[in-house]
Amino acid sequence: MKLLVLNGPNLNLLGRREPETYGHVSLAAIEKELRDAFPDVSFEFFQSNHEGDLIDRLQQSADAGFDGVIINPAGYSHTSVAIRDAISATDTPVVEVHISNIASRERFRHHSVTAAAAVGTISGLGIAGYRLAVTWFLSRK
Ligand code: CA2
Repeated sequence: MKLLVLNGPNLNLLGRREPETYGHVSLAAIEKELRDAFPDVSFEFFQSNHEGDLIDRLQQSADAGFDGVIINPAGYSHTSVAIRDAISATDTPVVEVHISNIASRERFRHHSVTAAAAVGTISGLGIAGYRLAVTWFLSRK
């Protein structure tokens, strides 16, 4: 099983700012935790603050042989028709993850424009959401 984990803008700051919302764990620690928890899964991790870079990775995901994509589009979730279109365009199943519960935050975060193109969404379960998404991909093998 080969999974691509995409993280969007500002998630490189995890563990360094706003711990009350996003916790104390860095993105590097999340990546290590996933590799340790799922040694049989081949992971590729990519974080970018740039919309087009995330779209390029989504477009390449099928040709690159990924069985699935886990994406936290971060702020782009609420604005990016382009990322939504890229999720719709790929044959690779995509699960959207949000660390915080976007439904319980500011109104502008309640709606994810990208989520409708994903197979499903996990929101509000903290960084466990990434682990749960991997478990779901493994369960459908
Ligand atoms: O809860 C999530 O995972 C979000 O996707 C995180 C985004 C936010 O815009 C979404 O509404 C919900 C923000 C990511 C920024 O991450 C930071 C981490 C540490 C410090 C500052 C920002």
